Amino acid sequence: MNVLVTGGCGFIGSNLVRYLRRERPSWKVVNLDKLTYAGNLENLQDLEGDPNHVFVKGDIGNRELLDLIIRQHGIEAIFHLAAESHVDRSILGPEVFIQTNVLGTHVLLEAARAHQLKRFLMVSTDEVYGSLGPTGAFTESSPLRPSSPYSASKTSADLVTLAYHHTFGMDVVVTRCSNNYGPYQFPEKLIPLMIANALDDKPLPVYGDGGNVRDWLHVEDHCAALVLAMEKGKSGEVYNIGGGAERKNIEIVKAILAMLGKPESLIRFVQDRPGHDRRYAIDPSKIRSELGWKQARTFEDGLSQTIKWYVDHRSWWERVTSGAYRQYFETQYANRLKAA
Ligand code: NAD
Ligand code: TDX
Repeated sequence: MNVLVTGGCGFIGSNLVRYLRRERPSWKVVNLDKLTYAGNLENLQDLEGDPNHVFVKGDIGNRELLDLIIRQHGIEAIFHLAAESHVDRSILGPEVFIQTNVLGTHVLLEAARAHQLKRFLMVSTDEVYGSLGPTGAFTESSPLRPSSPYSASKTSADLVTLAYHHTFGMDVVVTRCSNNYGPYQFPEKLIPLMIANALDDKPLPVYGDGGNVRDWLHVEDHCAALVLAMEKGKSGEVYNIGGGAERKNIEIVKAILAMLGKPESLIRFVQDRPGHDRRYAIDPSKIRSELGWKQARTFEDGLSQTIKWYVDHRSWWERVTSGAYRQYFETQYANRLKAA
């Protein structure tokens, strides 16, 4: 099969491209990525010279480019991952989130419709459901109540994708996954940021009281679920994907410090994220029972493998976080500390 992966140079995208080349060696993977601050060709350096991975630098909102790629490479299906993905950035500047996540997805859907592709897989998120109280878990029929500009933009894309199925009969599948972690995650997200800061004996900024809960899944387990959804998912259906690994942020931060042998005195409680969702928990029964998905790793094993990866790949995270990003992080941190 010839597939287009959008956002294939980001965190999950690069792991997915690598996963596809390993697990589906006969597939041709075309990777369309704009290479924003979050996208890095270096994430796929090991695939250099691989004739079945074709990289194209470009924007998902460029219809002419999409037509060209689909025709030239005989694209049959799309894994759509390209997005602005960081909640804090969506609070600082929502516009690019609407541009890429909403309008960009629409252009991609139109191209898929015009070329009558076999399947459009929309990689959505559990954040579309909003926040939970202390009990319960999101199922596919939970109401959609996104809180941040990021999650609202993802909800729009998710719903427009489903509308293309209901209205135009397009073959689409939507997946809503919980928080991912693993190699090549940009160190603006909780786990890699805390690892990188701890390794450099820098303060670890914990928002609010640190009691917010996320449900963690290793990125490879997410990739396996995406391939199952592409191959076996039912058209027009939504599948929740989650690791059953609910943890308070502060527990994760302390676990990272303990695994690295660093002191808890590095922890700083800083100003909370505005509109911060308190708790996410995903019920993945549907993808388990209908598609046979199961995760391969426990959170503790996955976390210690991930910490080791960041220890071994210091030059990668130093390079991707140099310059403009450093400035962004230092300013954010200073402002949050002042306001705490
Ligand atoms: P990321 O920020 O690491 O990567 C996003 C990639 O998209 C980057 O390579 C970037 O260059 C590219 N991109 C951005 N705008 C583009 C555009 N206009 N055209 C083409 N490429 C563009 O994000 P991620 O964490 O890998 O997330 C990937 C997808 O999975 C996103 O859609 C996100 O909403 C979803 N998701 C992420 C998580 C998570 O925990 N990270 C959980 C559930 C769902
Ligand atoms: O410095 C920090 N301190 C802190 O306490 C950062 C960056 C985060 N946090 C908290 C906020 C959240 O409660 O940690 C939790 C996780 O934060 P992020 O890593 O920014 O992830 P989150 O906001 O939960 O969103 C992620 O999961 C769902 C991804 O970024 C999204 O793309 C995905 O859809």
